[in-house]
Amino acid sequence: MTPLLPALLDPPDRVALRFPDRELTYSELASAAAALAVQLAGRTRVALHATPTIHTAVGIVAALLAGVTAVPLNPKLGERELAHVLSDSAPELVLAAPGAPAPGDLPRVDVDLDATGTVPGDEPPPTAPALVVYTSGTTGPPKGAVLSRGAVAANLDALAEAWEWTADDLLAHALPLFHVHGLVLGVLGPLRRGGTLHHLGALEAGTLAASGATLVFGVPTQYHRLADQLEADPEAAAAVGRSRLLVSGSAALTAVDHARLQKATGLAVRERYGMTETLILTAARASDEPETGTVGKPLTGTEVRIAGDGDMGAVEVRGPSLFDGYLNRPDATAAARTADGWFATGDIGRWTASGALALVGRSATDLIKSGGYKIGAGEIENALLEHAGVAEAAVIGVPDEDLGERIVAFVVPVGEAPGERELIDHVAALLAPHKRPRQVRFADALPRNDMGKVVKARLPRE
Ligand code: MLC
Ligand code: AMP
Repeated sequence: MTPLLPALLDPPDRVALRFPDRELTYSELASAAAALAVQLAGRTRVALHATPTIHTAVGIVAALLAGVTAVPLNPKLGERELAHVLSDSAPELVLAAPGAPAPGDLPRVDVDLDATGTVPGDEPPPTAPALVVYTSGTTGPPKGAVLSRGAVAANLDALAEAWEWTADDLLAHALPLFHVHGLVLGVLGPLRRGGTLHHLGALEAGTLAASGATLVFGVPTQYHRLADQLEADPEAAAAVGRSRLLVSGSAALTAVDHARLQKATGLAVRERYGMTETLILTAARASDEPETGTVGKPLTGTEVRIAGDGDMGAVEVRGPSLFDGYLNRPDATAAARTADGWFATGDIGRWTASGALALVGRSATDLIKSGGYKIGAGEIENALLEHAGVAEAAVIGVPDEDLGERIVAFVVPVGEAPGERELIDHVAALLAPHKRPRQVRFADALPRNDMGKVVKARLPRE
């Protein structure tokens, strides 16, 4: 059985992890993570205070070596969401960087980058859970997607094939480390190949140009901002153009930003499509000229079908990278499966003539993608309703050049309207700053149908 991270057993003479303030070679990573794994032995599930630092990367490797399931926590989670995630996942301790204010009353274990240990020779089977990653639904609090070690390994290998990703690649990105994009693809991806991760802190033209990256990952909002910077800095653009591949995912990259990045760097951005529950499903290959407006073809081993008889329909999938289910939510797990056992993504798509998938929408309008984060409208409405000054609330995503969609809240106040900033801060504190409305609009009433249900389509989007 191939280990999940073979390079830790036979460390190559190479930098494994480079963060702005610290780097570790493969031997150093193996040693520090093995020492930490000893402290985790015998546990079932641990939380990981997932700051964008090298400690998070070492922490996840240690959990995998120890065979315990890691629950990455957004360090900026608000009190309500944090309480939900901790009570739902019931971690036995929290792993955190020394000095970082880790959440909750959990016992804490510090990630010591200089500790020394020996990597164990055996590891759990591929069916064992590796991660529980929380993701939003249309209503209610986020659900924990249980991802097995085998799903992670299969997906990273399929991506390696698609992008000709090897140990010689230096991956640069600046993604958060509590979602699958940054943590699974962005940290475990390069480590499974025996290559290097350079986490830039922020996706900024100058630092990216100086990184010598061969491979770059980002969400469309980051690429949109990068395009602005590269247009003003031809030297950085030329340096970024010496990369092998720029890859975008988690939300749609606009045709305009595709064209801007290609003009600035000479590189056509590859898009790939996935979900927390499925990992990556389709990708534009390194060897293909990408077709703008598509997210490429299914990865090897993954099956994708479009339901129904028409040209476009619901995207349904199956394959080795799918999750095992939502933690403690057999109802939600069953609801996401079709009668014949495929996973219903909730996305609407169609095939192009070349066999690539084009995404045309989402079946649930109450799911918002902002900056590449998935956010449920219901979560935000519930948080707003907890404010004494809010009688009714309806939340929508409106198109936004930078964020893809921008969260706008319509609020019927109780008496005199509270301040817009007060409501925004209220949501940021209860949930997380990225879930805050960017705008609050006050109204005397919300548009409702004969049944009394809010008709969000009638809310003004301008
Ligand atoms: C602002 N801030 C507040 C606040 N308002 N804090 C408290 N209260 C308030 N009212 C702070 C934030 O904490 C943050 O601080 C800063 O202001 C800006 O926060 P933001 O809103 O997140 O910034 P923004 O510029 O909008 O971020 C853009 C972004 C970010 C692209 C960097 O959206 C991002 O990192 N997106 C990546 C999402 C992702 O990884 N998705 C993958 C999901 S997996 P500070 O200190 O941080 O500056 C998936 C599957 C797949 O989708 O296919 O990949
Ligand atoms: P998450 O639940 O955060 O994992 O988000 C998954 C969702 O992100 C998918 O169901 C899609 O709607 C969206 N998504 C991911 N990648 C892309 C992409 N390349 N283009 C468009 N949408 C995407």
